[in-house]
Amino acid sequence: MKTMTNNVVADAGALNPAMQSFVDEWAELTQPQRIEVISAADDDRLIAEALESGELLTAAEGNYFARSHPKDTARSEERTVVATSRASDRGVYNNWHDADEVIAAQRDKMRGELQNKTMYVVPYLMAVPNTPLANYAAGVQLTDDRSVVLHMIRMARVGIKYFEELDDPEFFVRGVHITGDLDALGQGTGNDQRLFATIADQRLILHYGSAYGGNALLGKIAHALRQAAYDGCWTSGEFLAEQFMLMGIVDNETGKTYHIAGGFPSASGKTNLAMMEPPKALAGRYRVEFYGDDIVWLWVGEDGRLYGMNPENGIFGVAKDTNETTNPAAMDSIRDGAGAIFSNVARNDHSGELWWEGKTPQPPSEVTGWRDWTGTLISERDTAGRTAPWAHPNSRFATSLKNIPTLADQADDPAGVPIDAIIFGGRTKDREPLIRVINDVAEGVYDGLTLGAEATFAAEGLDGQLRYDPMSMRPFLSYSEGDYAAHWLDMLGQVEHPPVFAHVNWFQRDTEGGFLWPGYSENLRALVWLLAYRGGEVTGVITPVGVVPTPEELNLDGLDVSDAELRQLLNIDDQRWEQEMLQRDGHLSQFALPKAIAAVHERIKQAFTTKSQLRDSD
Ligand code: GTP
Ligand code: SPV
Ligand code: MN
Repeated sequence: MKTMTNNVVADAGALNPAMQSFVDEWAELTQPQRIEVISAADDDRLIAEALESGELLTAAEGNYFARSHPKDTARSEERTVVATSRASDRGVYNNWHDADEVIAAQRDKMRGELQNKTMYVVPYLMAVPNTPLANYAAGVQLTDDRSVVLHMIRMARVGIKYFEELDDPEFFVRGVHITGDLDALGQGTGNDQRLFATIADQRLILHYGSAYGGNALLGKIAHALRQAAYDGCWTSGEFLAEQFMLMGIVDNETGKTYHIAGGFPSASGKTNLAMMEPPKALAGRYRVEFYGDDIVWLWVGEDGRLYGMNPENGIFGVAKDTNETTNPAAMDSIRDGAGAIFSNVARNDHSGELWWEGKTPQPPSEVTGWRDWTGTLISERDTAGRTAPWAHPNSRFATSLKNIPTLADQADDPAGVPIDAIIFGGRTKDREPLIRVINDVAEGVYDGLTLGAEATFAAEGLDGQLRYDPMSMRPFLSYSEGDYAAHWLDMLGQVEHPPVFAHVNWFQRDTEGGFLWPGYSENLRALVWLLAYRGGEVTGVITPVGVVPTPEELNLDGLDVSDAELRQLLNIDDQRWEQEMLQRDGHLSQFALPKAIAAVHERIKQAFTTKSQLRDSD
């Protein structure tokens, strides 16, 4: 620990000159009382301090719990902006602003905000040390919140030692996070004072007005997704940074391991897929290994293959519905002694026990001592009729990768892992089949760009409607969609043996509104078919949007799916797709897309039109 008062860092030797001047600049503006340089070794002390101050409470043995401010419980998309000095970076979804204006606005908000407070200096690496991309992974986050520091220690590799291996230890992302007075920020009103800005061409991240999740842990979403996507295209031209999961499938029979990366919009199943346990019928032959659940960086290796790496060191998982059946590996990763930090679940004052919706089918029947996520005693609410949830729907847990029992041995291999398949999956109730394979790179990129999920939140008036979410990056895009698509084509164009692409959908509904497919561990059956297709063992059926399995080609041992259900699961409904292609006209026309992508769209549209004409002439 290096501590000092009066705006000076005690052991200046710990910081390199670039870090020192960064700290000096922002200390002068924000006027902290103390400045403290952090490494992961400070964890025990900071936990003790946070327990002492009441910021953290214990959760059974060796886990921790915090309540956030009730107005500060999730990422804010409306208040998140990307700024640069080039107007050509303006996209449809990135909320682009001019860099000078945004920096001036943030400096005004942050001026004098740290009086009587500690400024923590958190040097971190968002990468496996010594990977080819480590030079883009270094950052220093200044923050006023101890709980944010504790989360960063779980989610990133924290400490100055990680800078020693870098080619240029003065090339790092500069992040400033200031919580602000959460009681007085007008969250969600017309006078919302929060602003979360990535000034991408200056590699500067300035976040004001939250202490929760992606708003406050600058290494995760702001650096490893938004900034890294910008660096991957414009700073280096060498990589892609995507909101993807990364999993390995080990075939015990052949000894081969396959690596699958996949984009699914937020809350669409990345964590559950990457942590899955194979179903009984496949468990003898296959093993699933965890690499990452939220972010993957992709680059072309010297051997001409596509490589992937999870830059994170932990997971920030959704608590809701996490239990021994849906996700036993996640439950194991938050076992007693894991040092996990939970946010916004329910807690029992006496036992320190935690509960969230879906942990067990019913909440604890004896409510004595239980408080909901806001801190209200359960015994003092729920007086009549329907009860409010005990945990916040976006309650989460932060735990280190080392706690995940299925973590792959190769997860910290600096070389990354070769990617065999890239999959996209949204939530679509009636159009997307269980799986369709796409053999062509431009078609695969097109498929990512037209990914979507049906929104379930009525508040935005979108209930049930498809919300397009290109590559699952809609909230994290940092430059224009057209340039983004071109960069994908350029990167994949350099790969000698490109991965196969596929689109998956675990969320088709039956006429009663229930899920047609059991999902979770059973999803491995679709992925095993994909690997068999890639290996030339099955041929499937060709359609205008890719190849779907024949019913016989899917291994359904031990699964209760009727023939009719299976037909629907694998069906391409031409009329439904013709309609979808018209929707896509509108979606894609917003972007200046590469010709190759526009050509794929026209070809698929034409194929469905031709089928429709043939139907009409029957
Ligand atoms: P973020 O952390 O927000 O980026 O989300 P994520 O994509 O990692 O989503 P997560 O795995 O946490 O799943 C979100 C929700 O989808 C949870 O409520 C899961 O229970 C549910 N879910 C995941 N996989 C399946 C599935 O195969 N079938 C069904 N029906 N639901 C699923
Ligand atoms: C998401 O919202 O997609 C997340 C959670 O993964 S957060 O880190 O808060 O962005
Ligand atoms: Mn996410």
